[in-house]
Amino acid sequence: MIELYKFVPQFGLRDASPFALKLETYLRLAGLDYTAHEVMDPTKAPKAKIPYIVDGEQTIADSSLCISYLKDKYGDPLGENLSPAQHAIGHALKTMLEERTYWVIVNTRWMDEDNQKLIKSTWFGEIPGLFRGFIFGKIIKDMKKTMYGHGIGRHSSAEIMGFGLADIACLESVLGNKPYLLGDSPSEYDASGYGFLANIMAKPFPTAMSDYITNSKTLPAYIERVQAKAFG
Ligand SMILES: N[C@@H](CCC(=O)N[C@@H](CS)C(=O)NCC(=O)O)C(=O)O
Repeated sequence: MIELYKFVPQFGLRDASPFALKLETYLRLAGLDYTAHEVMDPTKAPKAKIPYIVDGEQTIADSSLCISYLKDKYGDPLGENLSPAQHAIGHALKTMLEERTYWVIVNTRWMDEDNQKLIKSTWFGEIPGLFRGFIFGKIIKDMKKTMYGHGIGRHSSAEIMGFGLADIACLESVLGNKPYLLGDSPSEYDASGYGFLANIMAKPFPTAMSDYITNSKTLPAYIERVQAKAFG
């Protein structure tokens, strides 16, 4: 049995980590049985990040490495009919979402002072007062350092949001009027598409990106479609 390690549901989302939501969506779309375990503290995870899976003797951390492993071991029902060019488009979209759009979400949630207060009182709500302040302060400090080192943290929030808007418009263009990103059937890339779009739409964090999605002719129905297909 595949054991999935993910965060607890939060902010109206099955998972407030786009990567964990992506991986769980993949497991569902691929029809794989799994047991989910909810983790509060990612520092104890194999690579100190969530999600990861355990399958018998194997432990695999990182959503994309997990999906590669699952495809190798259980087959690739979502990808076997795609052409190399379709895989290339899907790969480019997925990488855009995970390596850039992700940082726009991080900037929104963790750098905005009102959102910091919200996260501190919800996600970290069970940690006793003084200790919570200390831990949370350290996380924000470390995150600022990481974002500066990455480069994204050197831009203004308006510039960062501009990157995110360009990414969402790109995904919307690729989707066009198709039901799924690459055609009539869902692929692993829709797991990324859904994991990220659903997280951008998280109610407590309205942004220009969530406004863009709300006003899109295709994206709201796309989110609903993948969610219904994966989770019923
Ligand atoms: N490349 C990883 C990224 C996972 C990731 O960044 N997870 C975040 C939550 S969204 C995390 O666990 N962060 C904890 C930390 O960095 O301390 C994947 O695809 O799984």
